[in-house]
Amino acid sequence: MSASFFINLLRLRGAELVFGETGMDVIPAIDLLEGKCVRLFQGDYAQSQVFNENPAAVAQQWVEQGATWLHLVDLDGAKVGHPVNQGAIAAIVRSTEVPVQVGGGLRDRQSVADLLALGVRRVILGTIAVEQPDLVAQLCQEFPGQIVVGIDARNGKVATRGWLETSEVEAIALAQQMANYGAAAIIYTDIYRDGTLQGPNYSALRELAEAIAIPVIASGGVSSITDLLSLLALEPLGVTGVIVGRALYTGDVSLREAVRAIGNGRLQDVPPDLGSSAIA
Ligand code: AMZ
Repeated sequence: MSASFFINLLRLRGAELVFGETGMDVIPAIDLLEGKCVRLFQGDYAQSQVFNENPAAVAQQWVEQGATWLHLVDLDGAKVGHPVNQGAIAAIVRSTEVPVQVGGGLRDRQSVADLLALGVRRVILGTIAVEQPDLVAQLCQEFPGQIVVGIDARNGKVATRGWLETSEVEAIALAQQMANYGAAAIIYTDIYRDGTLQGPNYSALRELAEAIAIPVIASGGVSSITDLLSLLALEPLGVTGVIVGRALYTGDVSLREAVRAIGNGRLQDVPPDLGSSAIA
């Protein structure tokens, strides 16, 4: 095979071919309340702001801007304890090739199986991780790689049921238990920061990532590209992605720029000689 064949391959695939998948996933959040795309402030249902009445159009926009995953939350579902916004979820799954993860109100096997059958790639379990950990263990066995545990913490303690209740369970202990059960990842949300544009809770994320061997996805508070660049320091510890909500909707963060800064194909991962005469 000629050298030019490989050179063209390198042109096509860039750094990925050389280094494999690199970069953190920048995951836009689409929070669903009564079929609309909203943001809450610190998870408070009384402080909701509608950003778009058409969540599928929002999903399309994030995909066009480079999203490699979408994060959907059924806020009505989290509050009442069963999925409510399946219509909007199905519309998004149908309209995009990008993998979708969904949480909110998944409290039994059937709701999990139904969402996965719809084409949702991963489901996020919050309340039942605290209230029925054995069920989470069974689901991890039945749907390997597709169960993610969402740990939403207030001062290190796990909140449940739409964040209307706070348990006595420690976030780190729960994460360790769920990792042992075979959860694919932990999404860690700092409730006091969520929807506030105050920056992520780096120290809590560091402590969590150091305590478990499965990927951690950071959520809550991202306000700027600088916040995202700061998260890169935690990538070697296993923080593999970050969920961005309000900052994308206010325009404080451009998804395109965020993906370029920390996502796959980011500049710092391009080997120096790829830019030089080797393929010029
Ligand atoms: O903002 C809230 N009040 C809220 C929220 N975003 N309440 C729950 N959730 C999300 C969690 C997780 O993704 O971050 O719902 C999911 C957990 O739902 P459940 O029903 O499993 O506890």
